Amino acid sequence: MLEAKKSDPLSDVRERARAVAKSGGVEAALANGMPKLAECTLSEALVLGLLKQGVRKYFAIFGHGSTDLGNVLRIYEEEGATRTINCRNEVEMAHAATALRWQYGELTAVVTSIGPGAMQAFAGSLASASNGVGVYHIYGDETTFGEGYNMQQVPKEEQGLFARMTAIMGQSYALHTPEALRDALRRGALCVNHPYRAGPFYLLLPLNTQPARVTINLAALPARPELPKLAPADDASIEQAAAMIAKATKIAIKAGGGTRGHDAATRKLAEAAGAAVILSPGSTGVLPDAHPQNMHVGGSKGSISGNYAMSEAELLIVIGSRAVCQADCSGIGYKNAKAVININGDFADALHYNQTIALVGDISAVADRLAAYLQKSNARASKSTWLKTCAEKKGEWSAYKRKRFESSALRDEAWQKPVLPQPAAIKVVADFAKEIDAAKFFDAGDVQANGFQIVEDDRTGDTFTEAGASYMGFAASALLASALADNPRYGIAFCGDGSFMMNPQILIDAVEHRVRGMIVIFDNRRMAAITGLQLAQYKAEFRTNDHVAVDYEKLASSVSGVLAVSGGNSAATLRAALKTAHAHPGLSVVHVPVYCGPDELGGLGAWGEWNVGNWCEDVQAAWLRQEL
Ligand SMILES: Cc1ncc(C[n+]2csc(CCOP(=O)(O)OP(=O)(O)O)c2C)c(N)n1
Ligand SMILES: [Mg+2]
Repeated sequence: MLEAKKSDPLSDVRERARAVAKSGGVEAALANGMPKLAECTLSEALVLGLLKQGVRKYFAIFGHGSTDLGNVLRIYEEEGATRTINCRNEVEMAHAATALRWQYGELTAVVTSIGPGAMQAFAGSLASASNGVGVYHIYGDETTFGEGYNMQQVPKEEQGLFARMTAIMGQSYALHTPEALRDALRRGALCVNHPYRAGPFYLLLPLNTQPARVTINLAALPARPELPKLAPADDASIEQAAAMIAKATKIAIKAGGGTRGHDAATRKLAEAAGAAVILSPGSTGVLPDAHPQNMHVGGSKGSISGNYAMSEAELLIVIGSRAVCQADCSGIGYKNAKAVININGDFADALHYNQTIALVGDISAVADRLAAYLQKSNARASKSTWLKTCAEKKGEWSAYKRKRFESSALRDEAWQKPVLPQPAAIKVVADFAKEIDAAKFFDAGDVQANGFQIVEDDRTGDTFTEAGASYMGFAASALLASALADNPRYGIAFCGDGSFMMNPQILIDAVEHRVRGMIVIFDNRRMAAITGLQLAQYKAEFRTNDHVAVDYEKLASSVSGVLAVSGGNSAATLRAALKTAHAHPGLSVVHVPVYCGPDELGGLGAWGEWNVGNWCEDVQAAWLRQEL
């Protein structure tokens, strides 16, 4: 039946919402007799279209730019078809939507008003763009009649400016014509579900097209795409790669963020090749921490063992990495590598280095096939000396870390008393997270850098470190994802004092939306990562702290429902505080004063090079000379 039905518009909205909720989805509702042709507003058509792609959940801050969409979401929620949670800050909700997809795989949409709300969510979407996480962003936008400036639009005599801005970050579509929805959602579906380069898709929803009526064919709205896994069609390049691996004696695998979820294949390939595995900040856990071939992170922060493998390997196998300057020592990380085997779905990433055999395709599919060749030829046999040296370096790194983990309190200038060094404090919290099987979130600063040097994960998915953008405020905001997750997992946000204050809205939103989780504030009363860089480069600190003492316990406990506790100044008091905090049935905040200063036990060091500040000359000179 392709005939549109005419009746009371609002009761039609309710009826459709009820039909979708009752059947458990748009396709099922159509199968159960819901008419394919719907006469509705663009706002409702959009909600139906997104439902067809499995989007049932929204993070929203409404404004005059999204009242019509808001009204549809109200009715759909009343009928049980969608869920919307209201937030306190658009950056925060963009982070939460990113975390919901990243951690739980659930695709959601962020809804804002026109102008400042959209701009803030747009800023937050850098995290989803940088980490390859698909999220829909729906922003109110200027009217299509152009009857005059719309309040809060970009004030210029030009059209479509938000659409242009957002198209730079990801892909965007202005819904100038309601019937264009089908095209918009087809493009959106591929963007947010792209197998190796997903990112934010922005739907610009003009104030006047939201309530415009449209006849839409629900059967013709695009569903979530199902794409086959791709791999090289023949074995020529795989055989060639296998022969190179068999011949080399010092091999390193760089496991980038793309290896997340490909744990088994990465391990199989590493073992078959006899390769030392260097992790990225975002791929900890891909190989179990104690695995003898796991060299830990490499890069500008890096580790003794990770950076040793980076600089000594003669053959580099890159897997799922886009060669980020910090993780790849600004392009000079592989000083002795003569050739590269690069496994990636993306042509450009696969061809980042010269002297490359590009094995383009799905990581597991390609790595499994390559590993099978290597097992047959016993390629691993010739790598024992290399792996033994690497294991010694890992031992050195472990001893170095242990010394810092076991350090007691150090006297701190800002605190005017002995307080825990940050690495020791982070280790206590990371161990506690493991004990209670909590997910860990990191965003920026020394907390993040020390964090990825410290965590000892055994699988993908226990740590979410926003390594793409290092967006201060991500970690605490990410806890809000659990408010909408089908099966929420207890999470711990590891926050610096600077980062926490970027997005403290979680204190209220977590209570309102019943999140169970914990924020640990590692408070050194400054933005220490930047202090550290300034001192290392120019031997002088400049404007990276203030002198305002903040009582975070008091601040957090002023929000009803939040439990705030002090972590004290020792590992034992911190452990006790974590237990108390975890027992709270909502959001808890643990405040830990931490040391910042010259004592070497206060940090975990930096083991690689970086093309910033007054290091540029040296790094660039080395880069010009290397041929990879
Ligand atoms: C939103 C945002 N602004 C600025 C930066 C640059 N930045 C990176 S780390 C950092 C300081 C972080 O301070 P804090 O969270 O207190 O952590 P600490 O280094 O003191 O442990 C700054 C300003 C950033 N990454 N994100
Ligand atoms: Mg700080």
